[in-house]
Amino acid sequence: MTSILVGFLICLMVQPMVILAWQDYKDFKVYELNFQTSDKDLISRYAKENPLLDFLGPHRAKNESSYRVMVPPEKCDSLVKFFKENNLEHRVLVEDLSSYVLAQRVENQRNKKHLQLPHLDVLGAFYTHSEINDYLDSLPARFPKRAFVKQFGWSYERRPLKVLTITNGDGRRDKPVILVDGTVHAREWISPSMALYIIQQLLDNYSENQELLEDYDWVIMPVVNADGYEFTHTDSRYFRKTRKPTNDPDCVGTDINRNFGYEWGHDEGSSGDPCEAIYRGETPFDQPETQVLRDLMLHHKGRLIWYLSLHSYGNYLLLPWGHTSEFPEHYQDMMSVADAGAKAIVFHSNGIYTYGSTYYVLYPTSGDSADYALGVANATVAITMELPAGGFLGFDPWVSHIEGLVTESWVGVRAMAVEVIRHYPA
Ligand code: 0X9
Ligand code: ZN
Repeated sequence: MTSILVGFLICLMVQPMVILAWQDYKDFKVYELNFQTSDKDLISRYAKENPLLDFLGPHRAKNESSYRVMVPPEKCDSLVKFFKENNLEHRVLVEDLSSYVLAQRVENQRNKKHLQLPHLDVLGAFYTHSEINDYLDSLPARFPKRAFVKQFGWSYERRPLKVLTITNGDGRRDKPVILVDGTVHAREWISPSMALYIIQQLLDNYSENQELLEDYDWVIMPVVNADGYEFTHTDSRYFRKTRKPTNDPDCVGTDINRNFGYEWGHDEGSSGDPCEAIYRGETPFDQPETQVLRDLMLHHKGRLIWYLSLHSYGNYLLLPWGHTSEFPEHYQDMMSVADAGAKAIVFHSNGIYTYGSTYYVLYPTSGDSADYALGVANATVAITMELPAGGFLGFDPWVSHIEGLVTESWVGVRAMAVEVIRHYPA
């Protein structure tokens, strides 16, 4: 009784958005599942047949031996039946995911109270797409010679998709470019925070990072999947894809990272089922957000030296290819960039990154942005950085963890940039 009353009082104190979110993940459970390698195929098959369940391993790789399984209330009985019939060791970790999601939303709203918008305290909260856009728009006034904002298009729900270019202000045009994107996947909230942290390092902390801008420009798009990201703030915290309806009325959204038109459409590494997390769309580039990221890459074709895509989670620096077990030309040069990043992080805070080709170290992917960057936009180096896990399901660090995550990751990004600039002088 007391807890119901406390819950009600919390609801009255916080924003209307949070009250709406009260039902978000109501009675969803999280199970911990441990298994033998011999059970792996059985579980993968079950996961594929039940796309409403989310099987998340600690490293998101094919060689996991445990999962956290997020399951809606109506599917709990059949999941437990499956576990029992196959003698799979399991236990309930979370009885009702909604209380956890609510606690995180309350933490975030509380931290945002002291905001001086449009300025953002990157370490102090997670921000919405429109707050991030307002922040980007405020930068040219503060850094008239060094910050340039351009809208590259619209999301499906008509949100403006903005890109920031940072220079050292020397007026030199056509420098080689480091292109960074964030939030291709909606629920990976540390990704936009990391993009914002990079921006602040290059603008506010310019004195320490001048060398990174002497012969290179940085082009940064913090939020690619604006609609999906907004949806994770207002409705469904663990949503991954875009918000454009599919031909299945029950399943909304496409995985932008399977929608690029290079080696698109392989069943190994993507799916034609609109209910699956890795749904590739009906045709390549049928998502406006994928088109915008493609156009951004092609706009810089010829001077795109390093493409960096920020994701979470798992501590990986992933190189192409995702679509084949073969290695691209210059793979070793890309490896030396990843090597510099991984070493810098391990020296800084003992964070351990695995690096190598996506196909080998993670899993096959077909139609993803890094393969497109290398295969079509002629990027010299393309890296997908899977930032560390946080929170209960890996995508959901607490606000108090942001600082540790982004400062460590910056050490890696900075070291990779230094290596790129050294290896490919302008
Ligand atoms: O599966 C994905 O899209 C990425 N992992 S995530 O957990 N963030 O969803 C990995 C894509 C890596 N692809 C390439 N580097 N080619
Ligand atoms: Zn991702």
